[in-house]
Amino acid sequence: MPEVKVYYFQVKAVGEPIRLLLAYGGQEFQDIRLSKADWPALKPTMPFGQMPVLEIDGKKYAQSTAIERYLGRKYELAGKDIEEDFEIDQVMDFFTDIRLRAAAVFKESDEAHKAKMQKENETNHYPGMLKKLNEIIIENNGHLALGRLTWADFVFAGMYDCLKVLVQISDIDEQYPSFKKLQESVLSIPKVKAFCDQAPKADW
Ligand SMILES: N[C@@H](CCC(=O)N[C@@H](CS)C(=O)NCC(=O)O)C(=O)O
Repeated sequence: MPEVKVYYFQVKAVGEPIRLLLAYGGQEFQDIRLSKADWPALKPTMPFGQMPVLEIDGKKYAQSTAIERYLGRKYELAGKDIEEDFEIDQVMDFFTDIRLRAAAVFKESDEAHKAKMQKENETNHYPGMLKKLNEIIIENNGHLALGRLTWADFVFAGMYDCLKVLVQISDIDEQYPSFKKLQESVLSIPKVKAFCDQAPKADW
């Protein structure tokens, strides 16, 4: 078995799907959770100066979606042909659109501008985007693509708690019940659950 390490911060966020996929694949790994204080010293050692980073036998790989796609292929959670992969990728990119839109608001430091951005999202973007995502999950038997479990579901499950912090819609679980159900279905897979039960606690 290769020697694997995952480097990320002490949160779930963008790193959690990688941890969940490795757990699903039965791959033992060193789950390295850096504090903000430890990060500056390690930043220059990462491929693009950011995390998450997956290290396999001493070689470091970056970019969360590239890592997740790789692990998806490795653990038979990808498409059976390039068209199926295309279907997974398009939903994944759509999910990323939502996440980055919400993250931009979260990161905004000017309070007045932040409120304006949130209002714009709540009025013109989130309703349509989240409704579409909810429909996609319903049409796919509770999954994001192909009507079955794929690596995209792990991305959603690992990042949903973070997404909720970012979008700031207090009743999102009630408005879009398929979201919580999808997250729970991945987190209840025995190997994934075993990993989560022993992992350091993080709210998002
Ligand atoms: N496109 C990259 C983005 C990675 C990213 O933004 N990482 C952030 C944490 S979520 C980071 O490393 N921030 C610290 C820094 O940029 O110094 C990915 O998906 O992996």
